[in-house]
Amino acid sequence: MNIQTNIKTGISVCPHDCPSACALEVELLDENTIGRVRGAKDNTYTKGVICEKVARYAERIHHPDRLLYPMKRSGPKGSGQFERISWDEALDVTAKAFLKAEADHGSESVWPYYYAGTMGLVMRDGIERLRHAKSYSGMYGTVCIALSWSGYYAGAGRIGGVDPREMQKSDLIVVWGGNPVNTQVNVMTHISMARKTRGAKLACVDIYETDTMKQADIKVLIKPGTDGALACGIMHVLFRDGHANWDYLNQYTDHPKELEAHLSTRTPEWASAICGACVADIEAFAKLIGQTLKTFFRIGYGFARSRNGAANMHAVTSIPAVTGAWLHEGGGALHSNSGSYKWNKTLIEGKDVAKGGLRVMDQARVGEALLGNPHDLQGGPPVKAMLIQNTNPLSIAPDQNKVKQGFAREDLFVCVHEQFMTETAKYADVLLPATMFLEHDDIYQGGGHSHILLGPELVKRPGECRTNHEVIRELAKRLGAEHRGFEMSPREIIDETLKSSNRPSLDVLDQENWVDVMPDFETAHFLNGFGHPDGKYHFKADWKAAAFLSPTGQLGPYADLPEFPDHYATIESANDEYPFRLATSPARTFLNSTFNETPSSRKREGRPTVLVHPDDLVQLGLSDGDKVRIGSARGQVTLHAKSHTGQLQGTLIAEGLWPNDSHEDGCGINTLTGADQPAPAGGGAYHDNRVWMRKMNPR
Ligand SMILES: Nc1nc2c(c(=O)[nH]1)N[C@H]1C(S)=C(S)[C@@H](COP(=O)(O)OP(=O)(O)OC[C@H]3O[C@@H](n4cnc5c(=O)[nH]c(N)nc54)[C@H](O)[C@@H]3O)O[C@H]1N2
Ligand SMILES: Nc1nc2c(c(=O)[nH]1)N[C@H]1C(S)=C(S)[C@@H](COP(=O)(O)OP(=O)(O)OC[C@H]3O[C@@H](n4cnc5c(=O)[nH]c(N)nc54)[C@H](O)[C@@H]3O)O[C@H]1N2
Ligand code: SF4
Ligand SMILES: [Mo]
Repeated sequence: MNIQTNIKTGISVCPHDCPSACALEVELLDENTIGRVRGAKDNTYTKGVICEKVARYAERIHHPDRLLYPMKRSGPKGSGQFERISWDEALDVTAKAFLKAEADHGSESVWPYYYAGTMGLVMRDGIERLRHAKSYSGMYGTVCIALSWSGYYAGAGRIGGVDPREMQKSDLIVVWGGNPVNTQVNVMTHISMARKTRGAKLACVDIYETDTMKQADIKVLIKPGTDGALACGIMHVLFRDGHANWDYLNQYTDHPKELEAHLSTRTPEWASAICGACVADIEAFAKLIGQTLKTFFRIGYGFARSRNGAANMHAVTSIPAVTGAWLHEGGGALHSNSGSYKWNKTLIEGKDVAKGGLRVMDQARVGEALLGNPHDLQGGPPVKAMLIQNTNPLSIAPDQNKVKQGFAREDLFVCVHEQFMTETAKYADVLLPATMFLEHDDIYQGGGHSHILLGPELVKRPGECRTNHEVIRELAKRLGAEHRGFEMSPREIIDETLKSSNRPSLDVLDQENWVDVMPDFETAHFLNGFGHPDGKYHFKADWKAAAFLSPTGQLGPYADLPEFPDHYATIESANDEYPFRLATSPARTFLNSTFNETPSSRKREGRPTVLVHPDDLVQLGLSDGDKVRIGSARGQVTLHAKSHTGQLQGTLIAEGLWPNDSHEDGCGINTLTGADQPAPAGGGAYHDNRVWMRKMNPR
């Protein structure tokens, strides 16, 4: 007998913050326990492939360190000392603190703070309903998307692009500033198919030799924050050598002649001096792009995490508009499809009870906001109470020393709803245990593809864990917040949201598990017009319009943003004091700070490491494996140096978000990164740090 056939399987979707949103098959060993997790084979994007960290999800969901009971703090803030309490007490204490803050300082002194630890629409965004019903302060979610989306929007006018499955029809796939082998493995599945079936070439542009670049036919290594220069050098060649598609340019773009004139001085030599790639490589890469009609640009987030990231994104996105690659099946670009879903979030977010004019604060500047920086408080009251769901700011937010200082405030009340004792959980006054995705119902969308997927409850929750929705509705009761959404079940909310968004109802998802809502070819390729009112691709960026995400309008030094694609020099350039440029790229088996608690991920990633060019090691008198201290203007972090040839001299790479306490002094990698708001709409400039590095004194 085949034992396998006896194992029940449930269909689900990966809830984590990853563009792949993989359709999953989950082995259900009994009503409480899962076995292996596999990719769903009949989903045309997932195609049976998922990453190793989620394949081993049993390790995370059944982890002995999961939070199971509500607790209140019994030691100093950040100590992680807690004692168990009942749910009623936890919710009462939290509600009381929120009501007190509101009575003493007004409703805006309460700041619900969340991000994308789960991408489920009900569980992630339901906190907005509480905010709106209570007129609490708003949060502007900048860290991930503000830089890249504003750059993409500046050109295309809409956050959408070509069906990723079309890569199978491409002759050249350019993975620009993304590392899908680590961060969205399915992209590699579709690239492999194109390589096998039609001999497609893979090009990769990155600042170090990632596992994606290792597989590439064309490898373009550049200095961090110089993609705009490389893109301009390429476009210069395209115009110079007759690869610009003038019929396309005239019909679909705004100022092609001005762009050509502007680029006349942006020669490959000019670009090379800035980005560090050699002239011959820039010429050859440009020629290949120019000669390959079906060139698919898979544009990542990573290269936009610099102070000039929006401008760089705009420059890169302009390349297929010069060649007209958008005209062809298998050609064009995809950064994210998230703008294509057009959800009606009235019910989920309680938009119908939102009062206008409330303060909205920048997620990335949580440290500054908690420390009372007037720029962040915007004339409003200090932040006195917070509810935190699905995010770990004490690890992931930039300028960590400030974040720690802010959360250490004795007069700040913090309720954290979490699955693990994260760095943020340790600073909680009240700590609530959260369910995981297989323990509740939700729906999800793919940022890197075009499916809406259902993730139903498949196993029983352990201990006293509760869902985000349950916590929100229980708090709402105690806070006097009214909205019909608080009275509804997640399934009712899902069904109504699907219907009011003109999508198939929950019945259909129950039957089919997912629906593909890919726009038609003309829309996806912008052949019936780009997203701007004039329907054209904009080489001449309107950065004010591009700051569409920012509720407070343009941010940062936006007046300096270049109108046309260019090298926008506002990065933290190296200098005598800080001679290196550090990027903090994602590790394969951590997902931001998630999974850094699972033993197999910890084992695979080894220890906190910085990749250093061997010549830099020699110059600093360091050896492979030495413990080093790295410092920026914001703080210092300890890691181990590893000799790595696959990057330009002067570039340092620290992969992953290790737990803060795996670094000496508990200073995580974001101690080095900055929270100043880049133009035009803010965002996390995580890969844009000038630093010094020296050998650790033994102590
Ligand atoms: N395993 C794993 N998967 C993840 C994540 C994770 O942390 N780990 N994070 C998830 C999240 S939240 C997101 S938003 C996505 C992001 O996924 P991606 O779009 O892949 O973006 P990043 O992973 O941030 O960065 C990708 C690459 O950009 C490179 N890079 C950094 N600076 C520059 C630059 O100036 N120029 C160029 N050309 N390249 C540069 C980095 O070295 C890195 O290799 O991945 C998701 N998936
Ligand atoms: N240095 C550096 N820092 C970075 C980045 C980088 O590349 N380098 N990347 C940035 C990016 S792109 C992003 S998106 C952010 C991500 O930052 P975060 O959104 O904070 O992501 P995670 O670190 O994955 O933390 C998510 C937390 O949510 C919890 N969680 C998951 N599901 C649920 C749930 O259903 N309910 C509740 N209550 N909790 C849940 C998890 O246990 C986890 O602790 O990090 C940013 N920080
Ligand atoms: S690749 Fe991304 S979406 Fe797919 S299982 Fe892994 S983390 Fe989840
Ligand atoms: Mo992200």
